[in-house]
Amino acid sequence: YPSDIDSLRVQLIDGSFQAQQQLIPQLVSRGDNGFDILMEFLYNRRQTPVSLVDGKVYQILFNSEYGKAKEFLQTYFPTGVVPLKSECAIDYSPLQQLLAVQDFQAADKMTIQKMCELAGPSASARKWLYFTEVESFPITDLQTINQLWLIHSEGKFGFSVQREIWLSLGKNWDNLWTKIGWKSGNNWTRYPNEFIWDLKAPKGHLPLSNQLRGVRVIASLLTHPAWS
Ligand code: UYC
Repeated sequence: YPSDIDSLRVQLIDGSFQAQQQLIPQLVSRGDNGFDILMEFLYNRRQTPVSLVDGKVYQILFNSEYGKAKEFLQTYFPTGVVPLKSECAIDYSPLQQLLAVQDFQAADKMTIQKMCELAGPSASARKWLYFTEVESFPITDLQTINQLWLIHSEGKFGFSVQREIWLSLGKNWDNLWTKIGWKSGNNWTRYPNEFIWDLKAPKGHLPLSNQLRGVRVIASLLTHPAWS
């Protein structure tokens, strides 16, 4: 039914975010014709700010068996859909690659590693952050890290998601821990096995911030000027 797939194509181009999200599985079920439309869609979004739909479409093409899709991504999106901007010449492609294959546990470790790199050699050697180091993170770099998480998780993960939840809870830490699955009753969720390393996790579950040394690091992350 070519006219039917044409109509899906038009709906995808013109649709609201919600409509687009619902169209994606329909297109996937059409096989190669559907993938061609998803490629065209992503191609036309090259110059526009990245959205959650772009992330979803990228993810589907990336994980498809369609050879043409792999070639297409190699050519037009070799480092993904999120621009990997850094003010400190940090290479965020290792993080992008882990998120593209949805290896959220390795991506979580890589996030800590990249933030330590951002803080400087002493933090990289120490392998954890001082809140004062987080305060001086460039806005650009934190936004890149956050967008990578957001775009590759259908909007579920990222510091900005944690921040919204924290604000909605009147900045109450204990309620945040419970809401994002970091604590259950009086029990801390144990690292790493009790955390949920896929999209079935509660909203805001990742990336993790160890609370062993107190809340000041996560407080600096969630109040960073990157989000205002
Ligand atoms: N861990 O419990 N965590 C570690 C979390 C706490 C602890 C790493 C998060 C409570 C120890 C990450 C939570 C606590 C280590 C996280 C959590 C605790 C460790 C690896 C829920 C005991 C060994 C990166 C809030 C009651 C580390 C890193 C060491 C590691 C994350 C214990 C990402 C979100 C208060 C003993 N935990 N952590 O930072 O220093 O080491 O030897 O938050």
